[in-house]
Amino acid sequence: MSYTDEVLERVKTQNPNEPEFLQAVTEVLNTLKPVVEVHPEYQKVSLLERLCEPERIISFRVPWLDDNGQVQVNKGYRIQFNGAIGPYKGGLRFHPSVNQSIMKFLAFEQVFKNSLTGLPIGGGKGGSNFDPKGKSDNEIMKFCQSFMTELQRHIGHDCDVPAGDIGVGGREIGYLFGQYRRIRDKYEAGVLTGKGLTYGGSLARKEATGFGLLYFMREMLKANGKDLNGKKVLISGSGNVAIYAAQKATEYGAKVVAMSDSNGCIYDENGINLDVIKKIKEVERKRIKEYLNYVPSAKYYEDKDGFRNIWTIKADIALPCATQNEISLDAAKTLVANGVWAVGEGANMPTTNEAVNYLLENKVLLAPAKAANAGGVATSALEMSQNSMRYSWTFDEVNAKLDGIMTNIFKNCKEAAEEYGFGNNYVAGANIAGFKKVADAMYAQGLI
Ligand code: NDP
Ligand code: 2IT
Repeated sequence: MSYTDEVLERVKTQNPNEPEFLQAVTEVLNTLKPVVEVHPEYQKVSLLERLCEPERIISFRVPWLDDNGQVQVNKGYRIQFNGAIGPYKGGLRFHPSVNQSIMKFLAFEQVFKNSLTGLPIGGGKGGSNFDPKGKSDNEIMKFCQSFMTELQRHIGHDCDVPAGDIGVGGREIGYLFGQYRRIRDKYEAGVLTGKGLTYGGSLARKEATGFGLLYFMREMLKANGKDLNGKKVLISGSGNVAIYAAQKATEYGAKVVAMSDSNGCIYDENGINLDVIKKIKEVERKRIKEYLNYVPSAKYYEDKDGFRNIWTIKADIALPCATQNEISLDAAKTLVANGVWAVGEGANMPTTNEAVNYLLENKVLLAPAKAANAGGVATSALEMSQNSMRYSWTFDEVNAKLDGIMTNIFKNCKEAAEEYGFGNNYVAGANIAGFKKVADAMYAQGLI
């Protein structure tokens, strides 16, 4: 049995109830075979076994009082997966589905993603099974304060730097930062990223993940003799990543014809009006169905039993920007049958492993999440740099650095894929390119 297969078996035995974590590890280990073959020294020091075991898992109780004075109790997590190349870095997710398996898959992927950015950040992730939907501002604040009251003892600008993810945006980061400052009694701006612009946030952080995805897509399409101009695009989700992906895609001359939320999707053959989406989602926090009140000619398809209508719409390019496993094997087959020839993962692990294989076998250009959505965390690292300097760059300066980082990530994924015989399988390229730096650093640092 190969070293990677041995480690995979071990990880499966030791983490039997964590399907998402096993999915992420399986995909990575299957692509690392040719790399560890040329590095036999890694097996001698059990490097892969250590790579697949988090350095630390913190889990805690989050009690808070709702608007009716009732006590509520949620689970809180922070997974500090790998700190070999820098302080743990990664978002916080507030969603009812959050559990240890989802936290671990996200933290594991973050290790490779953060390495790919070329910046000195290790991998971590955290969050809670708290459901922000339908909660008042007061309840959100109470929850964030309680969450941070525990989390604060585990984080710091040189140790672990959380940011946003699903259900955690500017409002939540503000409440979290306020509570951290109050408890620790110091202005440690670099302890969180995605902050507001009045208290240490970076210009272009809000746009960074979506913009970065399109910079990566631009490079991937260019390398394969294609471009975005005039192409029809499907974007799932209508949150932070989806909105700014749609904005940049439109700037590049593409037509975004569909977007979604967890209830269903809208189809607008004239191209989605993003000002309307921003009003509904960023300001009013309402359902995407409301789009029909502004654009009556658009169509709305309600999703049922986990079936996602958005992937049945004819288009050239699909950008999953909502959540994990939103493209099943069936959805991948429908996409291919409908003529989709490129997929760009804005969300983390949005495509099941079976669907990834199907897309690759059918020559679909696939921009993998670890690389394609790294623009968010890369810009978070730029926010940390600005906080350390006590200085801030202009929007254009940050955006230009982001573009350079994404262009470089694509180049590294392409070169790694070619070097190890994976052709234009950028999924393998991203895993290999991300792995190399972390493996090197872990090896150099001894038994850690
Ligand atoms: P938001 O909370 O801003 O938006 C999430 C969007 O996805 C919403 O439209 C939401 O719909 C939808 N969604 C969430 N969960 C589900 C679900 N289980 N089924 C169907 N739809 C769902 O989050 P972000 O835009 O920040 O994150 C989106 C994805 O991008 C996530 O996978 C995240 O991990 C990833 N990501 C985010 C980065 C960032 O900087 N924010 C960086 C890199 C990756 P509804 O409102 O109905 O729940
Ligand atoms: O998945 C991700 O990369 C994020 N949610 C962003 C993490 C960050 O630290 O900016």
